[in-house]
Amino acid sequence: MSTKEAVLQLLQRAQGDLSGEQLSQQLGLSRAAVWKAVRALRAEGYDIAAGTNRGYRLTAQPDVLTREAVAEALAGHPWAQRVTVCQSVDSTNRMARQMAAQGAPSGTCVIADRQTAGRGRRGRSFYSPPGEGLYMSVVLRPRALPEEIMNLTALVAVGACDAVEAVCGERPGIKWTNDLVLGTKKLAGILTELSIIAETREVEYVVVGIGVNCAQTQFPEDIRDVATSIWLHTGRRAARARLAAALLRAFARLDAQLPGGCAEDMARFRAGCVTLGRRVTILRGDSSREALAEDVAPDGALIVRYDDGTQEHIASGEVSVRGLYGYV
Ligand code: BT5
Repeated sequence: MSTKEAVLQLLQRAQGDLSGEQLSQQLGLSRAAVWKAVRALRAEGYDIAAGTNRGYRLTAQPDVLTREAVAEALAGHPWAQRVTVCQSVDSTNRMARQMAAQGAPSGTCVIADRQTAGRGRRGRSFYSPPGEGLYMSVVLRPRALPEEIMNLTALVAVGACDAVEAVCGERPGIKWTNDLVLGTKKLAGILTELSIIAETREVEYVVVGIGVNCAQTQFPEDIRDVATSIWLHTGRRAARARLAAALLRAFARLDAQLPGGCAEDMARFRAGCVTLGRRVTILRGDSSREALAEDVAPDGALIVRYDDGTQEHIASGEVSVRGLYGYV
């Protein structure tokens, strides 16, 4: 055990304050070595209070994201064995796809503390700073044709809302089809990718990726107006390992109901969909057209009505839907 770990362990076990003298005596170290360890722990996000006469006290721990913490939160769930946690990866979706292509089973899950090239849809990027967000991707292997799982992203969104609500006490809304929103801002994005077996046209595997903003206090300029975090919106700290476990449980429940999912979940999608009843702009290539978002079809398509009275079912992936007034 390093000096730093030894100091941390004593601080975690202490009932009250520990003086520098006590720490150095118990560990057989110099006061300077203790101070150096305290400084290193603070740099890692541990809040260690120190008063002139009081000594040291651990007042807050960083939100650690380790395989052990996620497995503990999953408490014996069969998928707990299939979780990999990385400090840094380019994209958890890319990594999960690679594992799926090599035969990884359903429930294989890649989680990262940080992504260097987090991906959104159509080549967009997803801002994924360390320590503040949860970035995870799960492999699913439904026996289905692609058209039978058109509503998968919608079902994932419902499961993700359940998980966020369980962890932070507030239920996000869903911006059709793949964003979770708190208030009027984006809390999370979902990216579903699938691979198809050429000969049979069946789904080979699906990778469901989700990025949730947890502890950010601010965002870069380009997304400042659209993004929020659990911390910014609710003032609560959500332990990322608990959130990951809640998401994985939700996806396992969903996996058991594929293809199709249950009708009740699609009803919950419609009930939670903040896009419905709003004027939206449908962006298709270079063209854009205004419409009223009326409903969601059983396959997850958005049903819109244009001003000339015609109706259209819009499949996700094909177009972008923007609110006329702001992001939602
Ligand atoms: C998405 O795309 O929102 C899907 C994001 C999926 C991210 C997860 S993280 C784990 C897994 N591994 C990956 O590589 N990806 C998945 P889209 O609907 O295209 O939205 C992208 C847009 O959202 C960007 O163009 C920005 O405007 C905005 N954005 C980027 N980062 C954001 C963030 N952290 N929070 C809120 N908005 C963000």
